[in-house]
Amino acid sequence: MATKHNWTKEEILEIYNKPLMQLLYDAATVHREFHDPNTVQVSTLLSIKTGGCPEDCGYCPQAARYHTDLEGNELMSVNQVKAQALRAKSSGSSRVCMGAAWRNVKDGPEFDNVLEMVRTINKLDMEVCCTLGMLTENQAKRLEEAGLYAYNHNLDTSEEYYKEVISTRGYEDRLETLDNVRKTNVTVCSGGIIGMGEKAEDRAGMLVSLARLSPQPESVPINALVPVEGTPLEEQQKVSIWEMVRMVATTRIVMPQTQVRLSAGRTDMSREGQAMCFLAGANSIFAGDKLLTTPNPDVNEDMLMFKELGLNVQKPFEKHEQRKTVEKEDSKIGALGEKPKWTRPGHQIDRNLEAQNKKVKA
Ligand code: SAM
Ligand code: DTB
Ligand code: SF4
Repeated sequence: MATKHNWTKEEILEIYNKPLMQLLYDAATVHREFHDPNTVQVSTLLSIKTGGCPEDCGYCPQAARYHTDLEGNELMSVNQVKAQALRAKSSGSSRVCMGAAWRNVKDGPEFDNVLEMVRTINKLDMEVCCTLGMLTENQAKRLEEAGLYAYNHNLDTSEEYYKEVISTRGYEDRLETLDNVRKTNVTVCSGGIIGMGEKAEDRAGMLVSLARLSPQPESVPINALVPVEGTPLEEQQKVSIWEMVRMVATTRIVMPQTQVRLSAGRTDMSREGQAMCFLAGANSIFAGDKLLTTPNPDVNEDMLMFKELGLNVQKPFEKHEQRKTVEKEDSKIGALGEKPKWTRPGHQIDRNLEAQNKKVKA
């Protein structure tokens, strides 16, 4: 396979620190090799069980131990979820991502209800994603049988910095859940947060861990920390747009086939800033006026931005089919023994890659 998995932190840092114009150009070039640059996927988040979480993730307003203003609630009903999914579909979303403030999934009536929610949304011809905390292999299989399309479980940061932010579970636990999801046909969504006080080395370290997964995650959300009063990270400085653009561009280059999702933090970004992220290879967003518990741009504003930028909304399941085709082409490149230049460390991308790929396809 031509996809490079053995990235080192140094190689990734070299990319992250390139002069911005070069980085943007390189990332945009890779983006065009694997994706339609004018199509963006739109997901809607739904917090099906809010607050009261026993974990101590330093960024999270849903952790019971922090004194935030959050009003928690019990698991939503299947009917409530169906109504919200229909609303999301009518406003252009192709995917619903259901989040629960759980440490891990427990077998029982609540999980049975979540499985029913998955079946219900699936019948609406929408992609269904869940983010419910840690999963066993058996639970991943049951979600697959119910029709789950994607499972979100973020690595959040580098293995080294993780301990500074969360103590109630380890990096290995996160990787184990991703592994359990990979044993099924459910696609993997895993990314992280920037702006938690980590260094550029930690951002690169997180990308090393994600890029080494084989296959690489089908989607990678890049969140800017939303500092919430009452959490240990409430005083963190907001990240600059340049850091976001660099992170998106680097993610695009090291994981060329993935959907890079511009996630939390968009309320602080201008349209121009977001446009730069799309140019750098972001091709997915969370839409709807709320993320899980914090604000997100108004959906009408987003659609206006799409119109201004000439962006189209991706249809449900469209990417899955495209990716299968790209993987086939990818293995042909591997068979010819010609690795695309951008998979070699420190190499500038050039137009030969395009010509080379055309030759392979011919
Ligand atoms: N409890 C589950 C878990 O931790 O996997 C699912 C829900 S959890 C809220 C999903 C993700 O939201 C976290 O992994 C983190 O990346 C992101 N997140 C939570 N709070 C955030 C914040 N204040 N700013 C940015 N991202 C945040
Ligand atoms: C992800 O990476 N970001 C989303 C989704 N996956 C679940 C969540 C962002 C949450 C931001 C804080 C909040 O709204 O509570
Ligand atoms: Fe709980 Fe998930 Fe928030 Fe951590 S990120 S406190 S596990 S809801």
